[in-house]
Amino acid sequence: MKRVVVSCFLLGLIAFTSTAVLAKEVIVEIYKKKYTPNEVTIELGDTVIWKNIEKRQYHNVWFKQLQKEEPDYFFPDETYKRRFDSLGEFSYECGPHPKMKGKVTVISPEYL
Ligand SMILES: [Cu+2]
Repeated sequence: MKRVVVSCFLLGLIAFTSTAVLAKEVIVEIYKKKYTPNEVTIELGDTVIWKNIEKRQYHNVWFKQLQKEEPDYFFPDETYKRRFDSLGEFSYECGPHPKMKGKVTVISPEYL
């Protein structure tokens, strides 16, 4: 009985750590009023980090289909993060620069 309990615990631990390890952070750089890369494909639970590497220009990342209010601007050397917990295609743009556009596609890991 003790052995069963221990192996169940181990299995749970392995399952837990493997999902934790698999959740990734993907970086999108913002430079010269462009998101680079402007399209990323990630897995469910991953986080996208947008890094402003401009000299002085601020930006934001606005998922109009997900949020009504425009998010705050972020400045050079600052980042903006978002974790994706649902599948689909999510387009975004920069509030002050609507020509800046990008897309995050969230897929289930089993389709890789
Ligand atoms: Cu911008």
